[in-house]
Amino acid sequence: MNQPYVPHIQVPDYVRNRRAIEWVAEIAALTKPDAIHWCDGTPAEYDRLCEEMVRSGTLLRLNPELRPGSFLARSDPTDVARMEDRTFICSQQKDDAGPTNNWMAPAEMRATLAQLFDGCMRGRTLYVVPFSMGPLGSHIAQIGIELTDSPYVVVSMRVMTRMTARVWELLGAEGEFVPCVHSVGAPLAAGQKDVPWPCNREHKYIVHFPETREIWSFGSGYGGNALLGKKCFSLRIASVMGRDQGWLAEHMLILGLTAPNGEKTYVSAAFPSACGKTNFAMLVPPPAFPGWTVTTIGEDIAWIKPGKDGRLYAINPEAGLFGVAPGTSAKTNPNCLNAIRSNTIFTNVALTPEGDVWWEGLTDVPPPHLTDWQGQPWTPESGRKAAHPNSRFTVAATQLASLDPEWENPDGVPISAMIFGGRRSNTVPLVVEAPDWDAGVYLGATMGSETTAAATGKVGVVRRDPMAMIPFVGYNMADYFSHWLKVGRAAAHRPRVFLVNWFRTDAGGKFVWPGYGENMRVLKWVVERCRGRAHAAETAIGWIPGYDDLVWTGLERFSREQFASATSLRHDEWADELAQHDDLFARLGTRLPRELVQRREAIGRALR
Ligand code: O2Y
Ligand code: MN
Repeated sequence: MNQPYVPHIQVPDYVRNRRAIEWVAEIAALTKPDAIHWCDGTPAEYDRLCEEMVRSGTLLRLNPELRPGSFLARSDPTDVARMEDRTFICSQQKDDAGPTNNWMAPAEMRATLAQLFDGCMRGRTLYVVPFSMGPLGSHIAQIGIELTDSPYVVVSMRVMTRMTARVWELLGAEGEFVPCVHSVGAPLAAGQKDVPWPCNREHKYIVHFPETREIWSFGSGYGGNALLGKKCFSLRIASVMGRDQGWLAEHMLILGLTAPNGEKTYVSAAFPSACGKTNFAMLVPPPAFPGWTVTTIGEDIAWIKPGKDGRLYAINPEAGLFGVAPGTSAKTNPNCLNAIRSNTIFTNVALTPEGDVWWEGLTDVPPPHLTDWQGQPWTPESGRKAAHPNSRFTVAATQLASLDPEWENPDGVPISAMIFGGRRSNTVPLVVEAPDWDAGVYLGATMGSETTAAATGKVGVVRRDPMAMIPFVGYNMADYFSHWLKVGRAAAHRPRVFLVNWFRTDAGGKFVWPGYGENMRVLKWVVERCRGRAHAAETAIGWIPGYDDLVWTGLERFSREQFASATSLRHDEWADELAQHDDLFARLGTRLPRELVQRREAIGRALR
């Protein structure tokens, strides 16, 4: 096949996609890199880039005896997390982005980006990263190409996505892909020495054009700002694709629960940050549940499509985990801790004198001497965190012992239950099942979670986070609720919908529910409800189990009174809660579906 004529760039002969070739040439002409590298995603390429980053100081190789094949990166102290205030949805109409997104007119944003990207890759290499979100060739999967000047992003994308030259075969000459342009925004003048973590301290932009399905990111090399397959593509752009094509792109884990008799049930669950989402995805059932196993399909994102049989099927579009390190321990998440024993890229954790990693919560007693996430000597007396609260590990899903055998099934797995859950010290019971799909959409839409010191510096303020998607819906939130209602209406066999809360506290401020592996008791009840085998009592907000509806073997110390305090509904709290739902709905405006308003009124009436 003849290549189209494109000046200045050498294109591998297996790359035939016209639009991709022209686009790479156009971005190269704009950003003016010193070189272009077409990534093939091979282990040799990964090893070479890691080695180069060790030489340049971006990565530090950890002790191969303690953490084989693993590295530590320390970011610039100003570049440590996703930045919601620098994230934009640039739809043609402001109302299409809605009141929960930052909007800028596309033409204005394009003019800003044109200036920022002009020459921004000088002195650097532009890497062309072909990737598939979801198993290659799956009818649910999507293809993206990220152009980036960060080798850290390249190696991270290799872990987090299916990054391979085979994507070019799938694309052929005319196939469609989501173009993702990323630059750290730190061009190098001739002879200028690079820094270990280049970024732009002044300008950061994470930009989505939903109509043209483009992503542009400038100035940050960190996580969701830079690994564009994750939040930008798999949630913000994919939510728009899903709206237009009849499926859901959700901030949900997917797990499988197998009973001792082999019966298997798949469940998806949405939790905002700091609610133990990764731990729930890898839950280890307590000893009182012999023969029960939890397996993991994904721990952050689910793409959910109607199947021919009328059920909803989910895939995990990602191939790796970008998990938060602090709090991960043998007690909270043994599966995860085992997965990151080797072949892991750590970012902003502390370093031990032996060349291993450490973070708050890994051990009860901290080591006496560490190097902190900024490379400074640290002791427990230092009075500051050794690891950054948003420090991360990047590891392939295949390292996870709990990985479900179906995790690469191109058709996905059938979802029987969807769980929503926030962090609430009061009001929301341990678990409640919505009476029907629309009521379930209401529970998800009005979900709130209390902020934690690690996330915001403020404790206990309830932030409404519909479906845990507030930073991730690429269009108007009210339209997103309508889309959920529509998807449910179109499915002949809808999943049952539940709301959980592991975080109620007693008068002394102590958590009432033990959480972690004990969440299995609630999960089992959820699954039994889906199979029509568990009892519950009807309340104003939905169906709630009684003490005798859950299994208590091994947790006999948890009394009926404690259970009552974990599941009770207080009318004064719910009056206040409904007033907060009203505020959310008022903020969302006239596009809000009437079904949700009706459900709000029905709950109000039932409570009265
Ligand atoms: O701060 C970041 O860039 C990472 S945020 C993140 C990473 C993995 C999974 N979920 C999230 C999130 O914010 O929901
Ligand atoms: Mn997430």
